[in-house]
Amino acid sequence: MQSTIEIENILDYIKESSPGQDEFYQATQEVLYSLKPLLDRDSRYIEHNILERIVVPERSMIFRVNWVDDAGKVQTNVGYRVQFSSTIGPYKGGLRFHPSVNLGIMKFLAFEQIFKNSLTGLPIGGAKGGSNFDPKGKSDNEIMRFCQSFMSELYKHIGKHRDIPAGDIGVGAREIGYLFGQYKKLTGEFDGVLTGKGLNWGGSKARKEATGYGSVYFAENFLKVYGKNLKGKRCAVSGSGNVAIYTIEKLYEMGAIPISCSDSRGTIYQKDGIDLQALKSIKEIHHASLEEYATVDCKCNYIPVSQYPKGGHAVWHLPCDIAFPSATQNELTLIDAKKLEENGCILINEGANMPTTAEALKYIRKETNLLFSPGKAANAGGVATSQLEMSQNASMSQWSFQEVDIKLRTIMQHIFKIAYETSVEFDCEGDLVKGANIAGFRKVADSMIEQGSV
Ligand code: NDP
Ligand code: 2IT
Repeated sequence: MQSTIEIENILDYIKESSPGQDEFYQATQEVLYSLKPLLDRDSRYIEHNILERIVVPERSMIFRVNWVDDAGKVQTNVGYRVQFSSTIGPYKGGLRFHPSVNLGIMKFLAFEQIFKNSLTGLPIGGAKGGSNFDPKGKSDNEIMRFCQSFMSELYKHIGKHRDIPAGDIGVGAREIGYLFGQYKKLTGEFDGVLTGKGLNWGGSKARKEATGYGSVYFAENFLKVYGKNLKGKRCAVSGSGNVAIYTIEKLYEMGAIPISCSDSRGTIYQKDGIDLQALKSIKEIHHASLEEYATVDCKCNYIPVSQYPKGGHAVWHLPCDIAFPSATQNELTLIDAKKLEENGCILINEGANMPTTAEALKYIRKETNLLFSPGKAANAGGVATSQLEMSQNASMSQWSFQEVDIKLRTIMQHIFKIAYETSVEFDCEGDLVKGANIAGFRKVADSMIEQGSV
C-alpha cells in the first residue's frame, strides 16, 4: 500500500514538474508500477528515497547549434545531452537527429538507458542526446557542418571516462565520423569518446550489426523456453534503418522469413521474404525512400502511409508469427496489437525503444497470451557491443567479428536469463516487463544506497 502511494506521488510530481513530456511520463509510469513487488518486499528503496532520486536526471544540457547550409545561410537547431545516471559507470547512450526530438523524448530515452545498461551486466550509466536537426534532404557537406557545430558544444561535456555517445535514429557511421573528427580537432586527443566508429579508426567489428542481431538472439532465447524456435516463422519487421536491416539479416540466418520493412512514408510487404541486398543498397548507400524498393522489386506490395488503417500501422496488420517493431516510439498501437493477436502472432520483440503504446502494452499483458520482449532488454545488444568497443579501445586491441558476435550472443543470453529469472522470483513467470525493470533497477538502486546521498 505504502509503495502504491509513493509511486503515485512520484508520478504526480513528474506530471507537474515536466509538463508536455508525454513520452517521459509514459516510460516512468511503466517502470515505477512494475517495481511494486520489489518495493513491497524491500523497504530500503523507499526509506532511501530512491524513486524520487532516480527520476531526475543528474544533468541536462540544452544548447544552440548554428550551422551554415549550402546556400551560405546560417541555420539554427537545438542540441541536447541528458546525463541521467552515472551510478554504475560513465554516462552511455546514443545521439538522435530527428525533427521530433525534444527534451521529453531525450529524457525518456536516457531514463530507459539506465536500466538497459544495467541489464547488460556491464559498467555503464545512462544518457541520451541529439538534436531536432533533420538529416533528410541535406547534402553530405551540410551534415558534416551540422555535426561539427554540434560537437563544438558537446565536447565540453563528454570524455572516455565521463560520457560516451553513440548512434541512434539519424546518426550512423557517417555522422559518428564527422563528430569524431571534430572532437579530435578540438581536444587534440585520439580517444574512444564515441562508439560506432569506423573500423579503420577504433571501431568494433559487429557494432553495426549488434542491435538487430541481439534482438533476434533475445527472441530465440525467449521462444526456447516454450519449446519453440524461429525456423520458418513469418516475421513482420518495421523500420528500414540500422536495427531493422540487421534484424532481417539475422532472421534469414536463423531460417525465419522476414516479410516486411517500413519507413516514415510506407510499408513493404513481401510474402516470400524481403530482398536484403536491395534494401541495404537503397538505405545504406542511397539513403532513399522505400518507394524505390517497390520500383526495383515488383513482387512486393507497397502500402503508403495514406492507406494505413485508422489509428494503426499496415505492418502489424500483415499475417505473421512474430513482430519486430524496430523503427521508433509508439509505433504499435492498441488497434495494431489486437490485429496481431487476431492473426495468431505469438511474440512481440521490441527492437526500437518503447515502440508499443501504453494502451497496447496494457492490453497485451492483461488480455492476451502473447509473449512480449521489452526493448530495454531485447535491444540492449547495441549498447553492450558499444561497451565491447570501449574495452578494445582501452586495451588498444581489435577483436574478430566472430569473437565480438560470440560475446554479444552470451550477453543477450545473460540479459534474457536475468529478466526471466527475476520474473519467476516475483511470481510472474514470463512477464519480462516486470522482470527486466526490476532486475535493471535493483542493481542501480542498491549501488545508489551504497554510494550515499550523492
Ligand atoms: P535509423 O535512423 O537507422 O532508422 C530508423 C528507421 O525508423 C527508419 O526506417 C525511419 O524511417 C524509421 N522512423 C524513424 N522515425 C519514424 C517515425 N516517426 N515514423 C515512422 N518511421 C520512423 O535508426 P535505428 O535503426 O538506429 O533506430 C531504430 C530504433 O531502434 C529507435 O527506436 C532507436 O532508439 C532504437 N535503438 C537503436 C540502437 C542502435 O544501436 N542504433 C540501439 C538500441 C535501440 P525514415 O528513414 O523514413 O525516417
Ligand atoms: O538506444 C540505444 O541503446 C542506442 N542507441 C545505442 C547506445 C550506445 O551507446 O551504443
